[in-house]
Amino acid sequence: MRDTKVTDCYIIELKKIEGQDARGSLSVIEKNVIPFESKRVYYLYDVPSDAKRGGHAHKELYQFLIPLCGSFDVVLNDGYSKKTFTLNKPNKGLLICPGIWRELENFSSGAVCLVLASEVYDESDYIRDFMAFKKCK
Ligand code: T46
Repeated sequence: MRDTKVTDCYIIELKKIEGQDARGSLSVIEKNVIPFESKRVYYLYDVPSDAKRGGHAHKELYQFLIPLCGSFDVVLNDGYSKKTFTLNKPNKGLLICPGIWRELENFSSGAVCLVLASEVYDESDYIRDFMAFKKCK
């Protein structure tokens, strides 16, 4: 398990292109904006306000979470410290390193969480038992 800390996870602000007219905004993620190449994209939606997603850590996976719509909280835990990020702006995403336990909660109605992941889906990369996670850190 990577010896990462919650302080290794951080918000990345994306370029926001706002028109001079009423056509709204556009944000973009180009090469080198996030510190990995994305091999997978998935998204969470229709999440009830009392539901929690996550509840696991990854051994090697990097992920970048973007609140495309609405808001939600991401609670990170490195086994020693916890840090909560409220994601509520589509041009501000959260980078989560491997070796960090994460829980997503307090989803607002209609919230959509887009996730860019550094690897394809692999269940063997997950640690879903918190005590096992704590022992590895
Ligand atoms: C994470 C948080 C933010 C797939 O078949 N392919 C996929 O790419 C993913 C992500 C999931 N699945 C399957 C595996 C489970 O049978 O979808 C089901 C639900 O997955 P899970 O319970 O892991 O979903 P979340 O929302 O708790 O966690 C997901 C990601 O798995 C995880 O990496 O960090 O979103």
